Formats: sequence, structure tokens, C-alpha cells
Amino acid sequence: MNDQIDTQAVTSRWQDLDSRHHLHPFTDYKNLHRKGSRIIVRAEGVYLWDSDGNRILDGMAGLWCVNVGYGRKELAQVAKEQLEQLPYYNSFFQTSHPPLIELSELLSEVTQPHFERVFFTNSGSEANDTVVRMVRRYWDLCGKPDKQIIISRENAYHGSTIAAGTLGGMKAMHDQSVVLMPGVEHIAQPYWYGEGGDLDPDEFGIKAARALAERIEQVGAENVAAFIGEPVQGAGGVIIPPETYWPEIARICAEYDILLVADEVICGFGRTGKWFGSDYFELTPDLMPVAKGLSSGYLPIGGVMVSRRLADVLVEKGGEFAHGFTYSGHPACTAVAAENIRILQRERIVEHVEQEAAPYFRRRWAELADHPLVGEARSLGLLGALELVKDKTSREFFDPALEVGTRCRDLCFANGLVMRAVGDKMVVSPPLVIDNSEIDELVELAARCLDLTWKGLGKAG
Ligand code: PXG
Repeated sequence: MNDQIDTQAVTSRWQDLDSRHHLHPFTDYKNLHRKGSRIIVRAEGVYLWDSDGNRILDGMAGLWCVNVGYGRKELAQVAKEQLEQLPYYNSFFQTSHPPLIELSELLSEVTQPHFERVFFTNSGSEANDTVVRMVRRYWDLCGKPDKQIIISRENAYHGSTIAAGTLGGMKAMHDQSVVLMPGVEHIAQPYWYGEGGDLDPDEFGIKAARALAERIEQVGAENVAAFIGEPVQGAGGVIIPPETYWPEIARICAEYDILLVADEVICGFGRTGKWFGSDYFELTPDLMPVAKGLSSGYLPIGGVMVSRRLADVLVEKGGEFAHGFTYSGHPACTAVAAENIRILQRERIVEHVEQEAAPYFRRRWAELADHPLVGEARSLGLLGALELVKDKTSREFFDPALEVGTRCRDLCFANGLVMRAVGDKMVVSPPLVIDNSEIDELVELAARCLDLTWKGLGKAG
């Protein structure tokens, strides 16, 4: 009893300090101040523990990143050894160091053969800023300096810096930025469930892809540098494009000589059951920004995989590429990322996702479509989404003011499951090492929380 009182006192103290001295990312401060944050103190495998001792199944792998699961002593050991050996040195001015070189080689090994080089950053946002710098520099060096425009999609997420936030298609973010970066266009997303109307998914996939060709025609191909897209939109609500979508996008990019950028920050490193989302959709992009699963989130690191087409021009015609970060290729981060990739290889985790976890998850997750609240239960690899709807047959959504998704998310958290709400879409992206019994637990907890949400809406019994 006394222990419990002590624990609660410690939690309240942390909550108080947190709300007084910390501004959280993407958070409504007043709301948080009323509730107090959930303080997470340790983690192992697919589970988290909070400061009150509650165990929580982490259905989101942190923020879509802890691919190899929590508690990997090998990664802690590698970080410790690297910090002792060489805690910092930069890669500017013609210097380099062993873990950076080793990771670069490993990345060229696990990506498609035309990716031989990587530019390191500290995050996915910086990777996408680098994409902007790089594609514009490329076309300039090719003698086509007018090719500046980058076409992206509504409801895409590419990060939170000015450049990455502009590339993304998040209305709430655009509304809060007084000045967005010029030279970015947005087209409709391939979101069949919400925007497909009477078309079947394949017809809608073609229609959504043709929006790219239409926009290129409108602004002039001579002005367009690149198209950027997440193979599966993550933060937008696990939007899985119809099968017809990506082949048509790739065809249009080739037809108009537009670079194709696949943002692999979420889809990379096994999430889809292949090493990269591009492998899953059989795309050969020109650039692939990566982050998150690159180090399984153990230390911050991102990068851009650069194809031979761009690298040859940057290297041969180049002069100085005036871009980089103090911590580009940080020794401890690169050492941990390299060990993380070796874990994925050694334990055949990508194969585990493709052959065992994803097929089992797909079957169990689909069962949730029977719930009266769920209009669609979709998944790809270890990405899943539920559409919470008012009417299953007409695909009618709830009034956003009801905040059905937020209610469901809060109920999940209170009942031992992290499931994220994107509006009224519930999404999951668990650690890739999840086993079948943990998938059962995830689905059963989700079902229980859907019931509680349903009851809370006053629809039961
Ligand atoms: N690209 C994609 C596809 C992402 O999902 C970024 C770039 C930016 O990465 P950094 O490392 O700069 O955050 C992301 C990040 C959410 C959520 O709530 C998603 C992300 C980040 C934070 C929250 O779904 N994705």
C-alpha cells in the first residue's frame, strides 16, 4: 500500500514538472495540463511499463520505429563501445570514420542495386529537406534549372521542418505555418475507402495516379523536378493504395522525366514484409529518405538513399554540395544503426514479417471488421487501420466533434494497448518481432476497446 502511495506521488511529481517545463510535440497543452502525461519508464520486447507499474502492449512500436523491439542489449553495448572509442567526429571536410563507412556499405547491400550511396541526416524531416536540396541541385547540374516543383499528396506526412512540413499535405500544419516553401504542389491521395465513391479500388487507383499527369500538364513538365510519396501513408492513417496506383505513378514519372521519391521513413526496414515499401510495390525510386527503423529508434538517425542516376551527376559534375548537419553520420548513431541492420539480417526479421507475422496479423485484424463500429479493417505487412464509421454500408463517417477516434485511443491506453487515432481511423504498427500470441493479445485488446467505445457512444444493449 505504501509502495503504491509512493509510486503515485512520484508520478504526480513528474507530471507536474513535465507540464510546467516541457512543451510536447503535436500536443494540446491545456488538455495535457488537465490530464497529466503518462510517464513511460521502461520497455522490453513489445511491452512498455508506466511509472504506476502498468504494462502496455505497444501497438505503435514507439512512433512506427522500434522495429527490432525494446530491450536489445546488443544495441546498448555497441553504443557504449562507440562512445568510448570515438564519441564524435564529423564527416565534413574530407573526414570519415569506421561505423559510418560500415553502415553505408550495409545500406547499399539491403537496398536495390542502383542505390550505392547514402547521405546521412538526424531525422526523417532532415532527410526530406535533403531530398528538396538534392533534386533541385540535380536538375540544375543537368542544365534544367527550371525543374523546381515537387508534387506531393494531400494528407501525406514528410516531417515537421518548413520544407518537410510543406511537402507533407497536413492541413492543420499548413494552417499554422505563415510561410510555406514555394514550389510544392499537392494532388489527391489514393484513399479509396474515404474518397473512392462509386469506383472500384482499381479504377480509383488509376484515377488517383492520373491526377499526377494532370498536374504535370498544368504546371509544365519542364518545371517539375520530382514526385514524392510514402509507399503506404502512415501518419495519414495507413492509407494502402489500390494495386493499380503505384505502377501508374511510376509510368507517369518515367513518361515526363520526373524523379520518383519514395519516402521510406515508415515503410523501410521490414515494415511491409520486404526490406522497403518500394520492394513490396516493385518500384525503383530515384531517392529514398529513411529514418525510424534504420536504428529501430534507439538513437536518432536518418538518411537519403541516392540512386546512381543522381549520384553520378552530383559526383561527376558536382563541385561542392553545400548541405549537411553537424551530426550527419554521428559515430554512435551509425554504429547502432549498423548493428540494428545486422540484427534484422541475423534473426531474419523481415522474413518473419513476410512469412509469419503479417499473414497471421492480416487474418486476425480482418476479424475486427465484424464489429459494428468498424467500416473497414485493412492491413499490409505489420501496418493496420480500422475505419470507425457511423454507417458501415454507406461508409458514412461520424461527426468529427464526437471525437470517436480519440475516445477509442484513450480507452486503449487505459486498458493496456497503444493504438493511435488519426481522426476516426485507428492505426497500429507493432514491433516486427511480435509473435502470434502477442498479435492475439493486440487484437483482443483492440476488440474490447471498440466495445467500450461503442458502449460510450450509447449504442449498446
Ligand atoms: N516521413 C515519414 C513518412 C514519416 O512518417 C517523417 C518523414 C519525419 O521523420 P522525423 O524523424 O523528422 O519525425 C515521418 C515521421 C504520428 C507521427 O503520430 C508520425 C511521424 C512522426 C511523429 C508522429 O503518426 N512520422
